[in-house]
Amino acid sequence: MSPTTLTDAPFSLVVDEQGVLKPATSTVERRLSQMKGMYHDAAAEDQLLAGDDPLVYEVFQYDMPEHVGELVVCTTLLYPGRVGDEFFMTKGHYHEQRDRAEVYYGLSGEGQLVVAYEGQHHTVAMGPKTVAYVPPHWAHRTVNTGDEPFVFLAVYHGDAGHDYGSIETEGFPQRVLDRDGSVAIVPQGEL
Ligand code: S6P
Ligand code: ZN
Repeated sequence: MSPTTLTDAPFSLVVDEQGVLKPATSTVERRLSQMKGMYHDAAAEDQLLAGDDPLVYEVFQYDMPEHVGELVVCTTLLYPGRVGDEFFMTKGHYHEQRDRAEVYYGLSGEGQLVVAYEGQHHTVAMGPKTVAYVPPHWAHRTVNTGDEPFVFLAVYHGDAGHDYGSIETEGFPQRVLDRDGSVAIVPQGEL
């Protein structure tokens, strides 16, 4: 891509009180029915799906040219809730270009960033003003561990892309559960 096709003027965006990025040029609305099989308690999932198919999260993004030199900005509003004892979470993904890192900035609410790579895993607690770094190559997902929306801003390379399939097949090695009102990070093998 020639430099002339890169963004060549500054601009600003606004994050409103709720965490909605304005303007946004693309949005995602993720309901539980679009995450089938991702929560460990299938019976609890079925029960919720038989009801109102809850909205789990929304993403508001300002799209940019798909070039490594550009930076995409978006906000995620991850709503409070549980499927059985498992807190609402994002699907999670690798970047298609695996060596593209990402920065998250907590705006409101509380949650955990869960990352995984070749059998290794970590969790990072996030809240307002937390800056969390997703290293290159690591799959990443966020989990809302509170009772209000967990809202964060993300910045990532324009050409990063999203690979949802690989981590969906592998599964994240850790789950974040509500155990008697406390947040428990539980290895998948110990469920
Ligand atoms: C994008 C970044 C976030 C997520 C968003 C939803 O690289 O990591 O904006 O897209 O939190 O998660 P997911 O896994 O459904 O894309
Ligand atoms: Zn990402």
